[in-house]
Amino acid sequence: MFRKIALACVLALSPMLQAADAPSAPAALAGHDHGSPAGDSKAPEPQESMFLSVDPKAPKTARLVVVSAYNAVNYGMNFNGFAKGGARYTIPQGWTVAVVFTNNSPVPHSAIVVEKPVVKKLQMGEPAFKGASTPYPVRGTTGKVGMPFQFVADEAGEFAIACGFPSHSANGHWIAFDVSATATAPSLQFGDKAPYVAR
Ligand SMILES: [Cu+2]
Repeated sequence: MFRKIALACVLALSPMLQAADAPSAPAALAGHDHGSPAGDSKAPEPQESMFLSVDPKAPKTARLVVVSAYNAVNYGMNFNGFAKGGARYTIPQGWTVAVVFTNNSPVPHSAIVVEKPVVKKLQMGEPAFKGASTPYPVRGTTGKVGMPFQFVADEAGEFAIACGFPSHSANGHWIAFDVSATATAPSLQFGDKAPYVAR
C-alpha cells in the first residue's frame, strides 16, 4: 500500500517519464493530502459555470477560469479536472477572452493557447493569439495566485489550452479551445454532456 502511494507520488513529480496514455491516478491516492503535487484529490466535482462566464460590463468578453491540477485526474496534469481534450471551450470569433489561471499544485504548470496539432509536441512555442499565455509558460508557475491574461480570438479554428511546461501537453495536459465563426455565445462542454452556454 505504502509503496504504491510512494510510486504514484514519484510518477506525479516526474511527468516526463509518463506515457501519453498514462492511466488515471490509482484509487489508493484518494483522500491523501500532502500538498497535492498530483492535484487536489478533495476538489468538488467540476461545474461548467465555475469556469466560464460572460463579462456583464465589457462587450463580447468571455471570462475563463482555468485551474491547473484542479483535481487528481491525469496525475494533476489537467485543467478544471479535464485532460487530453476532454473539455472544450467554444468562443465566438472576435470576442475578447479574459483568462484567470491558477495552479493547485506545487509542480509548475502554465497555460498557453496553441493550434490543436501543437499539443503533441514537447515544446509549445509561441501562443496562437497575441498575449494568449501565462507569463513564462515554459517555466510555469506554482500556487493559487491568479495569473491573468487576455487576448482577442480573432481567427476561427481548432485550438487548445495547453500547459507550456515541457512534455506536459504531450502527456495530456490540454483541453480543447475552438473559435467559431457561427457561435453567438461562448460555451463550455465537459465530455459528452450538452455544452453549457454562458449568457
Ligand atoms: Cu502542466
